[in-house]
Amino acid sequence: MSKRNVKQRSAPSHSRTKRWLEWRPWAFGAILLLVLGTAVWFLKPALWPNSLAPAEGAANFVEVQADMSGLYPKVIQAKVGEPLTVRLVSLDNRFHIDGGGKHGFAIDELGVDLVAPPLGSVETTFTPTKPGEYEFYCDICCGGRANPSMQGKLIVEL
Ligand SMILES: [Cu+2]
Repeated sequence: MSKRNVKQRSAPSHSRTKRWLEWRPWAFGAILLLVLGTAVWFLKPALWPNSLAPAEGAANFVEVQADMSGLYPKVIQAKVGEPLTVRLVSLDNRFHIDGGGKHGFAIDELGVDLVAPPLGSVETTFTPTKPGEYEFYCDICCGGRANPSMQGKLIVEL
């Protein structure tokens, strides 16, 4: 460190060195930010275990898209004990008479009940504790739960 400083101080002050000296604090700042950012990113699951972002590697993520023709995908797979994040996206605008562009994603057995706003999204993370097949459905539009296109199943395996 000190060796480097001495060398720079004794160097002839041509413009390149000057420019570097001016920018050096910024460069150090940028590197520091990068290092801290990386550290925080990797430590995040440990620092904030309850944050919405699932732990790397252990978690699954699925985006469910909903419009008047149904929910997609129809089948979601998950593992017992592994957090699953579901993001529900409504592709309909608020001018839809049936439901006003809102759609839902509910799994009664797991206490999941999402409602996405028109052209918006909402998400939740939950961890299934028992294997099985769970029905999910939207009960906001199109006759709700009785409508076969507005439902699907979550398959939870060991
Ligand atoms: Cu719906």
